[in-house]
Amino acid sequence: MALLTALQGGFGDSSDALRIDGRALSREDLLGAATAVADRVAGAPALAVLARPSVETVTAVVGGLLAGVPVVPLPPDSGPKEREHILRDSGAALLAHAIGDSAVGDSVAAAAVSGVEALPVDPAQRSATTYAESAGDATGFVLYTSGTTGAPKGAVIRREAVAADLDALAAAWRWTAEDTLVHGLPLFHVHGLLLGVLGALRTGSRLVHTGRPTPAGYAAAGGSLYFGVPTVWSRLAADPEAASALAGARLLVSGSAPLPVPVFEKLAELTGHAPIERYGMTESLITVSTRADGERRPGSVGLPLDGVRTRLVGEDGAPVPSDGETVGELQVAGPTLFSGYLNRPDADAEAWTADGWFRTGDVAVIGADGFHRIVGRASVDLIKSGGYRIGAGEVEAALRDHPAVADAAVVGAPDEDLGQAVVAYVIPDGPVTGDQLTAFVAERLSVHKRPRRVVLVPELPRNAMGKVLKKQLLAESGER
Ligand code: MLC
Ligand code: AMP
Repeated sequence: MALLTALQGGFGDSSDALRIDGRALSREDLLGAATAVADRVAGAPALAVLARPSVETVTAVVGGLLAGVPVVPLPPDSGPKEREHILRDSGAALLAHAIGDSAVGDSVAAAAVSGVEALPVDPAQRSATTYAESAGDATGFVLYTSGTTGAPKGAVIRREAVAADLDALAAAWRWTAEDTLVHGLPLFHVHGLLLGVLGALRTGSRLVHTGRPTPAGYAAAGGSLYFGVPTVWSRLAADPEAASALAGARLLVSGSAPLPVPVFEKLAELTGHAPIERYGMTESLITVSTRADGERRPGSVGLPLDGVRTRLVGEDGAPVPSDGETVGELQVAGPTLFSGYLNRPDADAEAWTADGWFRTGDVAVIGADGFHRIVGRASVDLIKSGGYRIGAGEVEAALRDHPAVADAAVVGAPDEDLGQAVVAYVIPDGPVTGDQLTAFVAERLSVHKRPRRVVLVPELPRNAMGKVLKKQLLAESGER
């Protein structure tokens, strides 16, 4: 079966089946334009896509999928170091981008370094070539995501994993062609791209992408199904007029980070809809969710999706009971799981158990009724800020590259708006300011990875082994 059932099946089309940042396309137009991309990329080892929220990005992604070429979304704000790593590591031969994209220069320069060819995408082009559907176990995507240390890792995602996840979500949320999906999330992650774009092209729902996920944009879109990260929902809950415009929607869905209970409650009060909360990871796609026809409990992510299995494991590796009290590491198995990290057997060895379960690194509690509650992350070194996953080690390494930095420790400080904010503690080795260091990191990594705050300190708290006491730094960061 085709991955993008509704797109390729041609049913129920309209001139604005897809609206992104004010520009509209019918599914027929998208299919013709994407096929023109497919004609140019067929046979390539991988297709990188400079993933701005644009019709060009969707055209390029769909073109890669039609041609059976693995798609590698490139965050448009990633710094040169990150960009070069992604292009080189993924083996991408082509970098698709919008014609006339004024910011494409840097990426193309980075691409030139890696021997990648720039591929301008014109959504007005058309082709009617037909491509045979690729095998389900073929790679659909390589999605780059941060670990606690080192450069981002490429998670290899099979086409059938995407299809299985979208079908399980459609069942849980009663997501159909009757829906109009609205969101404004970035198009280089699971949430915004796989669910937020491919979900619409598989179910046949209309899609309105608001460019950025602002309360005003969501209020004006008139959708039935809304996606957001908790930061988006908390900003909407702080804007009662915009929130009340969502009263006519069918379902509001939160994910990518914990939705604070007060935000859940405020949203329910202002919109009349208790939000759905779902849990997932780049590596596993979405695995647990509350259901459209079931209980939506604040602070809980609900039940495993169809086909997904979960278990809790204690520090000794032994199972712990699902009694609503005992915490354990959440492990998952099922058809939505990734195949492994590209070129990283070491990371694979850490991520999988001997019996084939994926270690999420999240700590959770499961109730006797099967409801899951995510308690937190096992490691303080994986930060979630505004729904973005950020490795403390990657930011620390970027800071240490600065000549006036002797050492640095990065933590995710509690933050009302972002969930966690990146805060860097730096031992200077010469005259330097926090602003200079933030700018230095921004030149190398994505915007959302740069510290929101830099604290210059004479030394870092360490234990007897010399390891930095991050929990102590976290406690200090919360006092400010
Ligand atoms: C950001 N800015 C900074 C800065 N960081 N300026 C100075 N110093 C820093 N440290 C700038 C930004 O560039 C921006 O500038 C402005 O400040 C506002 O930034 P912001 O506070 O980050 O706000 P915003 O851009 O609105 O971002 C909030 C957000 C964003 C929620 C929209 O974080 C977001 O899109 N998050 C979604 C992440 C996501 O999709 N995750 C899914 C992962 S998949 P300017 O000039 O641009 O305004 C996954 C699986 C699953 O997790 O379960 O779903
Ligand atoms: P990413 O790989 O960017 O998708 O990040 C995955 C991580 O986001 C998970 O390991 C969790 O820590 C976190 N996460 C996603 N959804 C939720 C949720 N609903 N509640 C709590 N944490 C979540």
